[in-house]
Amino acid sequence: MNLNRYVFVTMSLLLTVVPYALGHVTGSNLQNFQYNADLVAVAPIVDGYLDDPVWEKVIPGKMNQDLINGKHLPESPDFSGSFAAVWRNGFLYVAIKITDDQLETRQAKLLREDHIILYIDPHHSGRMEDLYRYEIPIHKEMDTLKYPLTRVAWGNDGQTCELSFRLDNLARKGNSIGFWIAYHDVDSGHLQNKIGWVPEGYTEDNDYLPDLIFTAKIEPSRQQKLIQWGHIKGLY
Ligand SMILES: [Ca+2]
Ligand SMILES: [Ca+2]
Repeated sequence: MNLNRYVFVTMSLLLTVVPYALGHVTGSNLQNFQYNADLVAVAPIVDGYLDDPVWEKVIPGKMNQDLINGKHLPESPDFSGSFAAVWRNGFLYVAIKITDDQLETRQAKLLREDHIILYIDPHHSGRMEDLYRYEIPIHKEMDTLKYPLTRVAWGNDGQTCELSFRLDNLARKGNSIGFWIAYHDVDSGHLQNKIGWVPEGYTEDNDYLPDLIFTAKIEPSRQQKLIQWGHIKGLY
């Protein structure tokens, strides 16, 4: 085999392999769409209030895509929403911030109330499955939590929320899971909008899940020495 031919064959092989190596989802927009959840030295307190130091430093993901028409939805008093996620000691912590000018929380059925839909796919299958689906009513206590969701807490009259998921050794540097979040905006008992953190052009006809990657910039040895935010908070 001459050199040119060798290079050509090698390149062809690489081009065949690379799309698979990048992930399960090969939709062009979704491929580079991911959330990096960073390891934190001190876990947030899951109390619904986002005053924990870790939430000040994170980069939020915005819920700003209309899932019905696939178009970008600008922020407005009608709705704006964002989330952030960090991890520590086998737990994934998610913070959610919502502005909705008409919060609907007192209906008998979840479908008639504002709620959050979340997918956490620890197996990284890349697809929506009921097993991975969580429906979180706004500003309500939940009687039972589906594993690995371990806690849900609301603050600020339903405008902020914290959740924790117990993922054990799946929460480790470099690992990926499937993650999806959207808000079902109900006004006067009727669904008005479905707004998600998804790439442009993504509609509810899609069933792909974007990736959440566990990243770590700090060294584990340093974290152990730091004190708990709970202790600090307890002093006030
Ligand atoms: Ca908190
Ligand atoms: Ca609403």
